[in-house]
Amino acid sequence: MKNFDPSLYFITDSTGFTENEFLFRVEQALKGGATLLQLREKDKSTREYIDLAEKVHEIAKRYNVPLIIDDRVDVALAVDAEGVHVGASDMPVAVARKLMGEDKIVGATAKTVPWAKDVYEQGADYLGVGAIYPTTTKVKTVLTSTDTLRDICNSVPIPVNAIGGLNKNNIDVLSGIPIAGICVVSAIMKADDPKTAAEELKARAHELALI
Ligand code: TZP
Ligand code: MG
Repeated sequence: MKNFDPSLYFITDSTGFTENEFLFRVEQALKGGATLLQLREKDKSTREYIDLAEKVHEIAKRYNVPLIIDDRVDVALAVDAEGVHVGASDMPVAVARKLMGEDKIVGATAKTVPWAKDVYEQGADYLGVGAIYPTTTKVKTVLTSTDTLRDICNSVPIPVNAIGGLNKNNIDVLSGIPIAGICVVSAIMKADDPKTAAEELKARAHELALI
């Protein structure tokens, strides 16, 4: 069933962690209240990606949190993940939708209003928009203004999440913009305590009425 809560969308990065430490951190983030989880791996072989995705999916299921796989429809299908996220240079949204089926979540990146409308029409279920701030996470991206973010939110009827360099000390910049949630990598992944980091981020987002 396609029912998901994008309010605190945690995107992983396993760089620099042992597998056990990585899986521990993922679980802590879920304990801390992450509502949606994306496994994002850039350097793994297909075999390694599937192997890790299976382990992460087992954990996510225990917390009833949907697992989204970044970029790779084949990996998402292989582990029966709840969805996939595709960016500008990945599979087109319409193709991902066709392969994943109507019941799975297909998320897309968008940085302009025409782009957002296009991926919505192709069947995207949610959008990730950013980077709002410069990011230290490995990604090819450019900054997106909060005005563009607001315009995108008002141009499509699907949830829009802000992403890029967000943390509990700077999400106030999103106040008043009708986002559905925030996406973070480092603010949780690299925190001393990912559970507390997720809790604090969620509390701050609620305080600001962002989510
Ligand atoms: N897309 C735009 S910015 C970004 C992605 C995947 C990375 C966000 O990572 P962080 O660490 O939350 O800035
Ligand atoms: Mg991608």
